[in-house]
Amino acid sequence: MKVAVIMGSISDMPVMQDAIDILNGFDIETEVDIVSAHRTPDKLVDFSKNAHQRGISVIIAGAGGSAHLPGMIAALSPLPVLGVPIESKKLKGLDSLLSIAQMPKGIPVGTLAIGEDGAINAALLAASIIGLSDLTVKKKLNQFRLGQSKSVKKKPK
Ligand code: RP5
Repeated sequence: MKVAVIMGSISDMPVMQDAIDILNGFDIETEVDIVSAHRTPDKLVDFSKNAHQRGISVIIAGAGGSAHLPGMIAALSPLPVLGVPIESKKLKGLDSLLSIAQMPKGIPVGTLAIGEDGAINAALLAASIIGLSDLTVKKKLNQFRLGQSKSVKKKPK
């Protein structure tokens, strides 16, 4: 099972790399590509309609500004789509967040937080979805969470 990590521009890559790193850490295969809803609409349609036939089980899509990429992919693909709002220069990502989160009923996009936190959580959520049917991934996710719990100091010094 693969996860596709899609972004609207190469400028989104530093944030989306965090998602890729988490998925790689769980040995989940990734397919990474730039697909722009407004600049490469034909590629968007082609990618969205065919992703599920290539062994992809979850799509993570990051976009900034008037971020219609995750919603458009979700409208065209039967796969679960997780949207990562990229921090924009003008509105600090609030535009991206609302564009991705405020999908009208009927076509859901699982929306994460703006920026790196959202990218990391999108990857963890993808791992959790894959872990439902892949015991190895489930165990790795449990270990990750255990390590996180252990890293919290018991008392402040
Ligand atoms: C969106 O426009 C991209 O997802 C990116 O976040 C934003 C800016 O793109 P560039 O102008 O950096 O290519 O489509």
